[in-house]
Amino acid sequence: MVSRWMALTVWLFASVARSAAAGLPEPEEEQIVRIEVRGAGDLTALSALGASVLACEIRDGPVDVLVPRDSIGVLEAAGLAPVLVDPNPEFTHRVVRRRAMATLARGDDADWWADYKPLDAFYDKMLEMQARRPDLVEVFEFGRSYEGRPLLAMRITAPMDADAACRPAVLLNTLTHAREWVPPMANMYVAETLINGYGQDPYLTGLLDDVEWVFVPVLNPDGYAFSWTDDRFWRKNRNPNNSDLVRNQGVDLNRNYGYQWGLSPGSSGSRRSGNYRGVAPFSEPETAAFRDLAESMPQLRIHNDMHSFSELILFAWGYTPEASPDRALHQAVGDRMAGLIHQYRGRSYEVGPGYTTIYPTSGASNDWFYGRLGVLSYTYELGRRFDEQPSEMRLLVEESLPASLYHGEFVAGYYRFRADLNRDCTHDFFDLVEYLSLYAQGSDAADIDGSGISDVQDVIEFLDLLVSKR
Ligand code: 0X9
Ligand code: ZN
Repeated sequence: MVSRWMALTVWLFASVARSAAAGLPEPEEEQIVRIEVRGAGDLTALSALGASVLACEIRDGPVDVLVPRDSIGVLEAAGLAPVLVDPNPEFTHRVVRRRAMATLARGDDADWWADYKPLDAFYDKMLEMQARRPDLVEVFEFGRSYEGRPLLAMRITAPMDADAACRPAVLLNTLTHAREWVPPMANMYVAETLINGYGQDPYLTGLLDDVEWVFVPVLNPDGYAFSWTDDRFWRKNRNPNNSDLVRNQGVDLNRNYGYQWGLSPGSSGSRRSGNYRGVAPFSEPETAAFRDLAESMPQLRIHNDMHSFSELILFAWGYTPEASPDRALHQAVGDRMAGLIHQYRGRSYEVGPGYTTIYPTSGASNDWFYGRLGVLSYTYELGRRFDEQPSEMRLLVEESLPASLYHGEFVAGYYRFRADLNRDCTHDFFDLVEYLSLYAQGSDAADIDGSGISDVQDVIEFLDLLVSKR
């Protein structure tokens, strides 16, 4: 024990000397320490020291922080009492990556969720799903990343018939932030569950008969690849921002959406910042392509952007503390999601608007999807760490599944187009004319409340559906 401790100490001194000589901290010259945060002053001190907080929610209490190895003394002098958590995160991650590659090489496809997956494995799995169920799955490229990698989406729905023109759509994306490795696994798990359940399970079959699902598991492939090869805690994309210095590179894609873009607090105009917003709204190829994809989906009704971590369910607004006009609906659906998550093993997710629940954000996805497209839009913050153990990752994937599926259940019910007798995906005067003619004929289709007879109650219900415009 003692000799191991001594070896660690000697090694620590050696690394401090190394990093001091090298100047700028490289990933391999950093370590993770835990700090007990007491108030905003501590956070300011941390940020002044160039520390990178490894958490989404920033509040008082213990938080893991990535710091240069030579900064322990400075942290102590600042009264922050650092406790060493991982002296060499890059080494830890080399082990994690090697194990994940070995799991992948074993090729046990049924156990795809047993470990993290490198970028290519996501592409391969999507194509495999399409090959397995070409009747349900369509993989398509909707753009290219900054470094030219394909941005792939996967549309999953039951074959379209004439009645399906107004099928509501759900869009689920992950890997906006490169270091958030669990959410894309959860994303793929929703897709896999739907495909496997179709024709087997009535609930899942209904979710593909009534809903069009579009999955974008990797929105930031360049950043994700970089987090495997160079820097495990990379967050942004890989736009060089005209700089050779790694610390000046990358745009935070979740500050680059074009609704109330460019505000501070909420985003940063500095290239160095983890929250760098880029030079203009949708300046980045990844967000621009994703915007175009969303705008090409007239039936889009709900968007779900899964991140990690902190056990939260967030929605608009991020840019202002004011309540949005649909705050109550967002809250109700979010509470239901949290309830489903809680049922799994008792984990409590906090639900609320981004600004007041965690911190201000400007140019984040939720505000654009809701503010510009008028659809419900959520951000999950899954789990309690970026680096969950594979066994824990499996639980997180299962735990979040019912809440993600619930989005389909919700849109299928809430956005029903029963009043759209013209089948043109809008409710209008002609629907009323058609309904009254069905009613006059005594047609079953006029029995809107399903009571077995068509009466004045049905007319009232029909008029309600007509004006609700959902
Ligand atoms: O800061 C972010 O982009 C998200 N947290 S993370 O730790 N994954 O980076 C939070 C986005 C908040 N979304 C809303 N304001 N709705
Ligand atoms: Zn994130």
